[in-house]
Amino acid sequence: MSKIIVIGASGQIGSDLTLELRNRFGNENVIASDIKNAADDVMSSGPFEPIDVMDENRVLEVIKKYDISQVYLLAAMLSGSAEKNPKKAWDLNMKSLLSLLDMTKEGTIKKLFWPSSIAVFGPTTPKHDTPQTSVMEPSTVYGISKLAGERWCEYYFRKYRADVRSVRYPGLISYKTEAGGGTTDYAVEIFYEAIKSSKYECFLTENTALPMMFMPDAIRGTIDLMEADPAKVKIRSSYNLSGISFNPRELADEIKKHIPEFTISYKPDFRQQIAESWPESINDADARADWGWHHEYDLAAMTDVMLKEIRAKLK
Ligand code: AKB
Repeated sequence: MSKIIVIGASGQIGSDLTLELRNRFGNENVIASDIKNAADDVMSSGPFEPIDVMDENRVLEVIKKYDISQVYLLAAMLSGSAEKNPKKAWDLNMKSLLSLLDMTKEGTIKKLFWPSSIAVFGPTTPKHDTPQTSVMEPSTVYGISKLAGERWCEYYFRKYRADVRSVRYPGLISYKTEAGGGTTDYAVEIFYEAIKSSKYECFLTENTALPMMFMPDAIRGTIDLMEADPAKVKIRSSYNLSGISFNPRELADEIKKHIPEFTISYKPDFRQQIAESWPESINDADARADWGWHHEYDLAAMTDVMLKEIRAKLK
């Protein structure tokens, strides 16, 4: 069995992804790593290695130690945090990708997953049903780094046949590990506040619709793409992936069906401008046709699970 490493296993995607990979491929075959310790179930269910992704030698040391063949590189700075620290975000998001792409090119690892984002699109992109290939003029440093990263991925594939695979994640909603530093984070925070205090002050306006996805769909899609026959992976920059599209008012209305006393107020901050530069909905026909992607959760099903799981967690 080839070994897998998740770099960024303490983060929102990494914690869920590590557990699902261990579930499918065996605990000992999936190494979790991050600069800080991960959730208890990630730490206790299999190997964990402390890694600063900026330290290329340390990354290589761990890859050699376990004879790793597949890397899921999830360490990154998200859109909101990146606007506060543009150069650091650029360094973190680009340096880590380029060093892993080189390791893939040299054959040290066989396969690399790197996440892109809907942030690659910008204010000049068509907002509805945004196509796979479109105008791409991102206005955030996070989006610029993701777009540059996509170009590097495609370049390494075409020039060196490096097997790198990627999806453009929309906002991800999950209950295990909270998001941090993103523009779509309100869609996670709202559940905690609804349960704790029956009210939430949203940093986006009520009509700001964004593409979103429930984490189980995102994890299944990510692993499906990595397990797909290479011939089916026709796009080597990054695939559009669509789940649910909604605005804060629609999410609040859905939560009110479970918590009738819940109220939402709106106080937009700097993230409003970021959200307005992104698409409202995404066309993912290529991912569906090439490797069979589909989403399962709609707004109602996702809300139901989120409320149940967060209630249980807060108890
Ligand atoms: C963010 O809000 O920065 C991320 C993303 C859409 O990539 N969730």
